[in-house]
Amino acid sequence: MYDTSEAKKIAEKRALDAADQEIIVKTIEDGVETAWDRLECQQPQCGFGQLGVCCNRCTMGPCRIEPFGKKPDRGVCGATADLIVARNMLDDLSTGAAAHSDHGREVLEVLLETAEGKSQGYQITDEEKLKSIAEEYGIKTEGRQKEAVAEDLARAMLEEYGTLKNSIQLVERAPEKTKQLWKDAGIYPRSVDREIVESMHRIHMGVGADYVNILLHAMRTSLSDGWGGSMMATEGSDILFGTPTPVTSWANLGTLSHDKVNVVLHGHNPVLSEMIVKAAEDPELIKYAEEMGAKGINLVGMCCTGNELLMRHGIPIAGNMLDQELAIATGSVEVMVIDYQCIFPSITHTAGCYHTKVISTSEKSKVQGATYKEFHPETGLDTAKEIVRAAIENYPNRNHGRVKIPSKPIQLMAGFSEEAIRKALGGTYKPLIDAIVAGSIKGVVGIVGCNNPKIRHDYGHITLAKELIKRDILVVETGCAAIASGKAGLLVPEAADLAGDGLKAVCNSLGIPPVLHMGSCVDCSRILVLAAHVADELGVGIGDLPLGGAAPEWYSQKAVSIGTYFVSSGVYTVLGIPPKIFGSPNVLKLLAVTLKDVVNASFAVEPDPVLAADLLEAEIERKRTALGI
Ligand code: SF4
Ligand code: MSK
Repeated sequence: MYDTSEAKKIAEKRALDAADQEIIVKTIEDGVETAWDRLECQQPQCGFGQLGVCCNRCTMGPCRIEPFGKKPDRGVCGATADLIVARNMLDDLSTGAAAHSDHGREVLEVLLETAEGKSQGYQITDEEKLKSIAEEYGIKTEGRQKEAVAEDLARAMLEEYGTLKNSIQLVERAPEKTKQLWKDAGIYPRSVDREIVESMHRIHMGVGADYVNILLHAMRTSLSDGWGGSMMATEGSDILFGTPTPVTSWANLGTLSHDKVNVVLHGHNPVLSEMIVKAAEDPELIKYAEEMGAKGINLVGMCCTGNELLMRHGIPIAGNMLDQELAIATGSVEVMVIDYQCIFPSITHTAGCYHTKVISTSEKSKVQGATYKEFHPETGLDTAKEIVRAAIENYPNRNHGRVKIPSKPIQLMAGFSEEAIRKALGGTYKPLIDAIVAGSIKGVVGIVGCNNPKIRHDYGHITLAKELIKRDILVVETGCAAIASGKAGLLVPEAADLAGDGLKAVCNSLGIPPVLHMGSCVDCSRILVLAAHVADELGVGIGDLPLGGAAPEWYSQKAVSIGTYFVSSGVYTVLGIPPKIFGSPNVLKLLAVTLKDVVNASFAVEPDPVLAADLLEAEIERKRTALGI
């Protein structure tokens, strides 16, 4: 057992944010295990695994390659380190692409059921976006009911998951030059599911044995995610729930309430949580909460489900990935609703230390010890009301003596969809391009991705974002990176004071923050669309633009896919956590060097965020010089 001053020191090492530190101290005092404790228990982690040279693909193995040039240099089947590393990477990437794309499929299924009048509580909110995307798909819109158009669009998009059509309409949004590079390299994506299934085929023992060919397919699969499944998830959600516009709200664990029923919405897919937002406004349920002794119902988000709700409704966000256990440890959460992705399997174990109920809602993502309430769009609102009711009924079980909630939530501004950014610029990217040409903004970097207990919580995100804005580089963010910036106060217009003079002047004239929250993980597709618009206005490819990407604290397979579709689209991307590829110098060289000749972008790995900013700035300068600006 640690005394409080020792616990504070540990907390400071684990997390940057003061509110997080406060609750980390509480986890230590309460004896509640967290991811940081489990990481310590895992030391030393397997070196073969970290280098990517172990293979457990078949029962002739598991095999591992000696990384220093000695024996064994091949698996039982004869696979080399190059092949094993490339196959493992394709495996991870395809898992991530599948997660994003399956999320997209579920959104489209709800769109279809809504169009057919079969869903409960849903409606088509953004008719303008519905029409414009339908037109991209060649679907007639004039004189037709929005439901009929939505039905055709949902079916057309769902069809692109399969294998017969062999094209994805939204890929056509990429600039001509970028698409030509994909065609030349043989990585033009064909359909969403096809690329993922083909990945699984290619990594089976005895299929792909050429690491270059495996990695090219990895690029194609990632493109089918970024310009396919993820983009469909974003666009389908916008049509159903509205395209985000700037909104102010609050962030950190201080968004939890002392006297209201706290419901945390955690995961990625907004389809159920949108209904919970409606249910929480139900006067009968509010009255019920009051009858049970609470002052109301307090919804807060977590991870990307939280980002979806923040972007569209201004629902406060309690935290990012490493906050999930901390939220429960405040002792104030009646229900944590989980859909899927990034949810610790041990979340019910944490909840068991307090009165919190975990309610899982997806058949794909059941968790032992959680209450399971299966979600179906036909009964979505009823299920949402049941969940809110369960939270209210759990309120009397809260032990107020064990509650600790940090006192100061931080204000933020979110809602910067691509459309909202364009509107803020006056309807065209010309002002942004002019600022870039004039040098008042040097370039734009997308900071995305997760938390990872291997890095001090949020330190990588915040240090990098501050370094970049100081250097007049505009930052756009999604996922847990954006939440980190919200907690650190970077998502408000006043944060422009931390920017260089050029960026500061642009932000002040537009009234925007220097770090723009563009949404959830699937909304990295919004960054692609923004890049495509700017490239089109200049008549160049995305790879010619002074752009960069970074994932300082990534952990997930989805981040492998995002990073790869950034690079494949022409965006140089710096990773803060080394990917599991260092066991193959050839794979490393291909991803860090050779790709520049193919797509004019590559990966870099730099754990120090200040040095990562140096790399990004240098790459932005390289592209500015090539553009003659
Ligand atoms: Fe070993 Fe080859 Fe089987 Fe992998 S696929 S486990 S390297 S025999
Ligand atoms: S939630 S994928 S930890 S960003 Fe999208 Fe955060 Fe990474 Fe999950």
